[in-house]
Amino acid sequence: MIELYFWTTPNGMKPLILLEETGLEHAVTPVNISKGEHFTEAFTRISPNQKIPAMVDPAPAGGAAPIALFESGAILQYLAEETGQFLPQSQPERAEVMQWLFWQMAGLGPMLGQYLHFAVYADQAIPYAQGRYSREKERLYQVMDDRLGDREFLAGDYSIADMAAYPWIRALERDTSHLNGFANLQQWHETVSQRPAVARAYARAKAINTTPTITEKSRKVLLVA
Ligand SMILES: N[C@@H](CCC(=O)N[C@@H](CS)C(=O)NCC(=O)O)C(=O)O
Repeated sequence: MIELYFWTTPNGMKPLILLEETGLEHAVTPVNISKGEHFTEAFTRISPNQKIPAMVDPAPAGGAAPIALFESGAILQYLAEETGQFLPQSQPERAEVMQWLFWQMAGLGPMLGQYLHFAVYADQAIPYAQGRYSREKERLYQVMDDRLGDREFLAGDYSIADMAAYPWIRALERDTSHLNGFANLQQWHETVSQRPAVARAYARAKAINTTPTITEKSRKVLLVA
């Protein structure tokens, strides 16, 4: 059975949503990053970058050898290919989904991560960094809003590209005011939020991690390299 190594963070949510959407049989192993559980030797063998999420498939389809994977985008692609769902098989539809998946992995995710770091978590105000990532956040929101101007989802039908982007947009949600001025993005956020599988994934995540990931104590583990 597929084992997902998980903690309740935006990158962790991506494969949990996909697993809920596909109904693929799986188990979840919590890796409490607040306590530094991602630095153990056993976890590092699965995820050499020492970050969640990671995944092990001991019995891939077609009898291939067991596989361990890290990087949420690679995990989404693997699971979509294994199940034949949420990633079109033919071109150009497939390339379009992959393009928006890569955009999330290389752009939206890392930039919003830095935005959060300097706007919320840093123990000192650094106006240059705050300004840079805040502008970049707004720019990326605009890219997404423009893209969603004439379509419901990022690339064709609801896909792994949407599942990659959604947890990051949701992560900034103290309320939804951060989406003001981005009407298409707001509509997309609403549409994805209403999917039963998405609601189930967040309910499961909430039950796994009942305390904030970043606390005074865990700051030393997570934020001070
Ligand atoms: N590009 C990676 C990023 C993974 C990542 O940054 N994971 C965070 C949680 S969202 C983590 O494990 N942080 C622990 C740390 O940085 O020590 C992916 O998408 O899987």
